[in-house]
Amino acid sequence: MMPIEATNQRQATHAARLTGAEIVWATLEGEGVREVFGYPGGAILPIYDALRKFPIRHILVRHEQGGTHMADGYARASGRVGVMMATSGPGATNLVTGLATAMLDSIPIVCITGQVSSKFLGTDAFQEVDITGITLPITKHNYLVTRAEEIAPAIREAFLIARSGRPGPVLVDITKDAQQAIADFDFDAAIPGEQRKHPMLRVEEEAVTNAVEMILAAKRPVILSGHGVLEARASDQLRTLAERLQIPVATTLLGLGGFPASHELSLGMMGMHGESWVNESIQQADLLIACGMRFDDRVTGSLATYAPKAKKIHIEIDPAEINKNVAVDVALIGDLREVLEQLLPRLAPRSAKKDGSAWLRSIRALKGTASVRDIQNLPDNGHLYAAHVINDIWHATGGKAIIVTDVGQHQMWEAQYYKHDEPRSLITSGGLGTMGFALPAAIGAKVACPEKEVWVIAGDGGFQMTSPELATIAQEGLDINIAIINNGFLGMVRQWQQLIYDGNYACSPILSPDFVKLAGAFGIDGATVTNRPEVLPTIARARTSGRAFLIEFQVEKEDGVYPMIAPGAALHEMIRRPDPLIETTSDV
Ligand SMILES: Cc1ncc(C[n+]2csc(CCOP(=O)(O)OP(=O)(O)O)c2C)c(N)n1
Repeated sequence: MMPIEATNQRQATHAARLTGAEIVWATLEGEGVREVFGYPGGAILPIYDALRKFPIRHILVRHEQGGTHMADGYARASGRVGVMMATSGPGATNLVTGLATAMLDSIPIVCITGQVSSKFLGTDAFQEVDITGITLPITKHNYLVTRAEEIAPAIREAFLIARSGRPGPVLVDITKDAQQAIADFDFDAAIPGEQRKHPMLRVEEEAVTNAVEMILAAKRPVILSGHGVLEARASDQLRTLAERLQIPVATTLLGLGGFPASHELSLGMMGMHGESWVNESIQQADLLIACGMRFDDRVTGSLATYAPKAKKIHIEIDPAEINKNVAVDVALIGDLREVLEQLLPRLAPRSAKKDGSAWLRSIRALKGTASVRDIQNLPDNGHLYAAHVINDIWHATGGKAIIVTDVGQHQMWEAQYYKHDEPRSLITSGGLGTMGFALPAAIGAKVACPEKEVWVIAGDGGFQMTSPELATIAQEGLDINIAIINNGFLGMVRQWQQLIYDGNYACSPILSPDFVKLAGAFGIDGATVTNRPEVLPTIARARTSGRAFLIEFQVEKEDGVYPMIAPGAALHEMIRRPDPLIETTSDV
């Protein structure tokens, strides 16, 4: 891609004198960055001008928010740091939603923004905003860099901070004069200093002993498996723990894939739209072993009644999460994989005596009674249900695709009906619940993992928020499949209005364009599906097309996600699917 001279120039850059703009790219290159997402503008033009000298692929986004979600999807799919670039002013403020999304889900991204020249700072110059001030609460750290000499150390430190400890987004704002000035560049010398090293948190011996005793004494233990399992790459250790002591595993939304859904000890997703047996198990448990999760309100329901019989062990890298929402009996603060590796040798000898079977049998019984209500078991009645569509995508892809969801009902159905066996196979905005996330995040995932099959699953509402990124797909020639679950409503809002606001559907019906024609305008093929027999053949068409393909699934308009815990209710106070047959007869 890059001319040979550029490669030579790059090699000559080490310990050389470069412009600040060149230092940006040389530092990114040194950090192993091969792709960046971005959108140019006046205050970042020196950096864009220098790009041609470096072997880094730039993906031109259609909106800076989309660019941050791309960097985010890139990081979630690959485990590498995602990079997004934007100009000052509106370019920078457009990053806010993406930064907050990454912050709440602990995703390592680095955003680099151009800033007005340092002599204009504070003068309300054209396109000047205080982006470090604006993003302070939604970044793990941020920098305002005004000198070329500071660029390499700031970017290197940003990478270190983004990916270490509990990961998160970092923003580096660089003034235009710093980009234009010349300075010595030495990648190795710019390594973050001692004072910025993250001290490795050590687990206290006494806490380990207490945890081991609790685990061995428990009769009804449940492991709560969170996003930290993926971030710490602790899936194998978690699986060993579960199998060795026959402990069932419930998963958070972001933790899906951290423990194989097809494993006999897998319970599935917990919380607001968790299956009844998962939440019942948590409420009946005598021990919760929380691994890399933060007891989010969507997971616990009412705290006053949460897991009342259970002792709690919390294994977590961020000390701020301990006793924040749920008081725990033992806290093991540290890297999850290391903590589990410390625990496992002590749990081995007594594993054979563990009587988990009565507990597992009672959970299996709970599962059996729930399945009759499962819409998946409803025979084809001429209606198309999102659950069927998603289950068919799972079957067709053999569960091997990276699925990137938007936010709403389809997101919850995806969590229920696509069985994730692999870490990083589900990419979704959990903490911020950002509509518009899916399409750009899928672009990031595909750029990071071109060999993987990538599917977007989005609602008709959320898709419209970032649909211009179809142009990015077209320009980059990305083979991404897109499933729009079109129910004619902001579905999750409609469901809440139905259940909590007396069916007053205020502003939740939504008109959509002809999505297939829209895709066509970008040169992307597509098809509309209105009934069940067409689902699998159309999915097959998309998968074999060799290029991007959009399917609009026109599904049942007023279907609901069940079970549901109303906001603030106890975890066992579930609203169940009334009866799928009765529920749908009204519109037959
Ligand atoms: C940016 C943003 N605005 C508003 C919301 C609130 N919200 C959550 S789900 C939802 C409805 C989503 O509708 P749609 O995209 O059609 O998906 P569906 O629920 O129908 O599957 C809304 C408006 C949000 N999560 N994000």
